[in-house]
Amino acid sequence: MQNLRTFLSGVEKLGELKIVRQADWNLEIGAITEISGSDPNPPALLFDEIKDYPAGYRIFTNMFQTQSRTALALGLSTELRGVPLVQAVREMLHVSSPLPPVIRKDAPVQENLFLEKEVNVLRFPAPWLHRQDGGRYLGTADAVITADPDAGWVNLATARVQILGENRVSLYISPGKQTRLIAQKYWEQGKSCPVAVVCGIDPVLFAVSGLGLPWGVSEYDFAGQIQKAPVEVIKGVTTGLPIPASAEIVLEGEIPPPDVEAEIEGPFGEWTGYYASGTRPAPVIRVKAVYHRNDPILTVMPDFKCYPLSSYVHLIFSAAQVWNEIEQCGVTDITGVWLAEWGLRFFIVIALKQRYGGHARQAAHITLGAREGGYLGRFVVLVDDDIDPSNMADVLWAVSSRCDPQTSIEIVTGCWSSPLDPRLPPFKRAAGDFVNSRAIIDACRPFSWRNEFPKVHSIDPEFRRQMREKWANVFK
Ligand SMILES: Cc1cc2nc3c(=O)[nH]c(=O)nc-3n(C[C@H](O)[C@H](O)[C@H](O)COP(=O)(O)O)c2cc1C
Ligand SMILES: [Mn+2]
Repeated sequence: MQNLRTFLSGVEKLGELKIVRQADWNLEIGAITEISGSDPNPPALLFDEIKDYPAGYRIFTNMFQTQSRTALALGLSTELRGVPLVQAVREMLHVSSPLPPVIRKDAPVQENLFLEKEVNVLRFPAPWLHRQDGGRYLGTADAVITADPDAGWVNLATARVQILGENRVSLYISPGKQTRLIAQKYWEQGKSCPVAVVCGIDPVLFAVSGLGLPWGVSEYDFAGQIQKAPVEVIKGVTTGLPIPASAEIVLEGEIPPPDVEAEIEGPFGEWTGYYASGTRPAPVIRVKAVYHRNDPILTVMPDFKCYPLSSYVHLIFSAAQVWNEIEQCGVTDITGVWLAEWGLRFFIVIALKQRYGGHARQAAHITLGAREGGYLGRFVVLVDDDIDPSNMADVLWAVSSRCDPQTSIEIVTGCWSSPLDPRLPPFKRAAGDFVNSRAIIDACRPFSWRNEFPKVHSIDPEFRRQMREKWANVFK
């Protein structure tokens, strides 16, 4: 079974791993990651001998910046790209055979254990990522583990964790997300919510922690399904929560009700490219235990302004989920779904083979009404099946040539947004009104006269091949 270290060996075999020595946790690791990410095929980076820290206390970034590493982590062919990769992930999501975790007695993550007064989260080289950030973040590529106090199911979700002091960190959780809904159940009873944070995490658990699964469905069971083997867990030292045996670094503690204890969180450079959520009071974790493997690896995902894209795995999972949401509502003939690398969930593209009038718009309205497709978006673009939704040149060509702005653009209001939305006006932000509008851009040929739409001209693939062969000296 895969853990972070076996994944690292796999990445090395792909020729996609670079070791960086003696970088500073203060701004350098963030900057090196961002600059290297602008290259066409960025390697994964393993930082060692980090300034102020003993050798062996490492940081791993760029985990999922290429589609090949994404496929490798998910056990798929590393040759897959674009829509075929989304299709493969979609099939994984379709099969409903959740595998609950199995409990082990011990794991390497218990090699070093610190309790209560010995707790110091600064023993890890948590980076200061972007210059105007409000502090050092220990949790970026992490999983925050909580359990529903009523039904007992266990939730894993990626959320950023800022260091406040040796045994205090803060947690940013968007309204409506399951970690917040679970914590609120404890808080309503005046109790603290037990929590564990895994901040050196294996790729499959990291991938599923970014997913919005239905209420009551544990990301653990789903990870088991994906990797075709149950996740191995140990029992958390102070909370009893299940902790992945593959973890590198774990914090355990409790989140008191925010009216008892809250702290200003942020600002943090977000994936949108902005400091949109600014600073605001956020829940605090009182850390009761810290444990880690020898020579621990902290997983880090600094957010950039979508380009360089920090993660294909989240793009591809999101696209696969949107596609499944459409099909689950009975709408067929979707030929591809993608999120533009430069806008992600703000720019969803759906390709389909139109079968009847209104078919394309149905797909868009389902997307906006469903949980994954309906969160924090802005544009849903509809294209015909001759367009590759993962090729933005193709998509913009379709928008430019097949869309009549007056009749092809539809506005939907009252949609689920988030404090991360940079376009929320200040008065709405101040009122806690995290709701925005969406545009459906229908760039499909109008169904009723699709056969009269001017024909497309371009070289057919066979003639293209013949010409390339015959004129090889021209095309060298
Ligand atoms: C790298 C990364 C960082 C994220 N940071 C946060 C965050 O700080 N706060 C948050 O609420 N969601 C964050 N998310 C999004 C959540 O992980 C995502 O919405 C997830 O579906 C929530 O899980 P849940 O449905 O179990 O609540 C992040 C996602 C990724 C991939
Ligand atoms: Mn969940």
